[in-house]
Amino acid sequence: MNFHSYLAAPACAPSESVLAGAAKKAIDEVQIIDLHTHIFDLRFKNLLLWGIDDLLTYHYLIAEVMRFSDMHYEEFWKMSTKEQADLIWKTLFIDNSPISEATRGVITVLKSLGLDPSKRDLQSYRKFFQSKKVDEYIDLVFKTAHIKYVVMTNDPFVEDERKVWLKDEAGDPRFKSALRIDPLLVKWPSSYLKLKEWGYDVEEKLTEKTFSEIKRFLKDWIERMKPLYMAASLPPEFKVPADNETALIIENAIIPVSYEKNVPFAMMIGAKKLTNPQLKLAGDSVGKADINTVEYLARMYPHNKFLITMLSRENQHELVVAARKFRNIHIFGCWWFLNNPSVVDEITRERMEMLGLSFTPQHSDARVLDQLIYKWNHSKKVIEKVLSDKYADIAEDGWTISEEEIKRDVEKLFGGEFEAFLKRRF
Ligand code: FIX
Ligand code: ZN
Repeated sequence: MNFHSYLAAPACAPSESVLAGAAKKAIDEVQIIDLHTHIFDLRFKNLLLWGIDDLLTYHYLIAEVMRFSDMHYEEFWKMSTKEQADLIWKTLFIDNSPISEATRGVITVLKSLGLDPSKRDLQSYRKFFQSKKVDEYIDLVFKTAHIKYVVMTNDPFVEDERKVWLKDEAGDPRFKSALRIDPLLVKWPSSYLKLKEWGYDVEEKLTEKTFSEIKRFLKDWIERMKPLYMAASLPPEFKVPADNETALIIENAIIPVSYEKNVPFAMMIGAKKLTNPQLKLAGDSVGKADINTVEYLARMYPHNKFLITMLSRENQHELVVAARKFRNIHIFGCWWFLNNPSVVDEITRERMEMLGLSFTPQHSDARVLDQLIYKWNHSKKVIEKVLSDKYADIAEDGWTISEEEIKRDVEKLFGGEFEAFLKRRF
């Protein structure tokens, strides 16, 4: 029975397979809004990573290859990207079966692009990518992954990025911006010198004058970037209220500007930076954070909007409960070490069971353009299963649901609810 014959005879509840089929169709066809990535449009030239060698040298795979190797870290970092990619391919795909989520991802990309993974022919894959022109390849990847638009991570403290923004060139509408301000919050003793250099009358001591100059800095970049949100990655020990720069700058500068400009503040909480510094970008780890800080900010600033993702699995349940208490919290994504099918399934189920459709299940965090293909391919499969199970449960009790309603729900989950949250004014 398909939907049409079920609609013709609504007497009995649509079968699980009919509902699963409709959920699959809606999820296969939805144009995705990817609200957090580390990819860039062509204005940023080489900051945009793409192709097989960038895929293979993704920091997730660097962490995995070093587990099979006793080579000195420095020796690895001295290698060229191609040499590193060769080592990673041999170690993680040939000498071992590529069963980890990140290695599986590379195979999904190859298959989705019509390449034959069973050939295990890295050179021929390289030839394929070398034959691509980057602008056409962006089109191909966005089409293959059904991407409507992505949100970049734009850090004005990164000189290569800053230069591009100051040129004020027109951007690609499929790449929206997010104002990333980690240095302002977690490295104030050094970043205030940068603001000074850029003409802001700040001092290390957080005086009223300094706060108003930080606000001016934020407003200038909001004007320049038109970001959908401001964002920062914050450590497990992150606490507000507190008598430290991070907490004071958030309460006295970020929150007022966020409200005034209706630009939500995204807090990505729980990353421990450089736990193993020898692994560089692959050296970060995770720690459980204090949910009281999230609840305090949502309660103290009910007119402000907070986009929240937490890295620790142990924070997930309490975060969902916090979102039930505060409508100005929008939860997004199964971030980083949580972006594994078994964990995405668990987290998405409890979020649906407690928040219905009022959250954004996933973002890709793509650092390489091609990753949009596998990160969404893998997450969609899990979200589809969870959603189908939820529909089957209510259908079993006699609730009838139409294909249009399923399409509506799916559009909400893949960016619609995020956009609605951006528009809301509390
Ligand atoms: O802070 C972040 O935006 C993190 O996503 C990244 O720093 C991290 O390195 C990453 O790529 C996670 O997937
Ligand atoms: Zn990220």
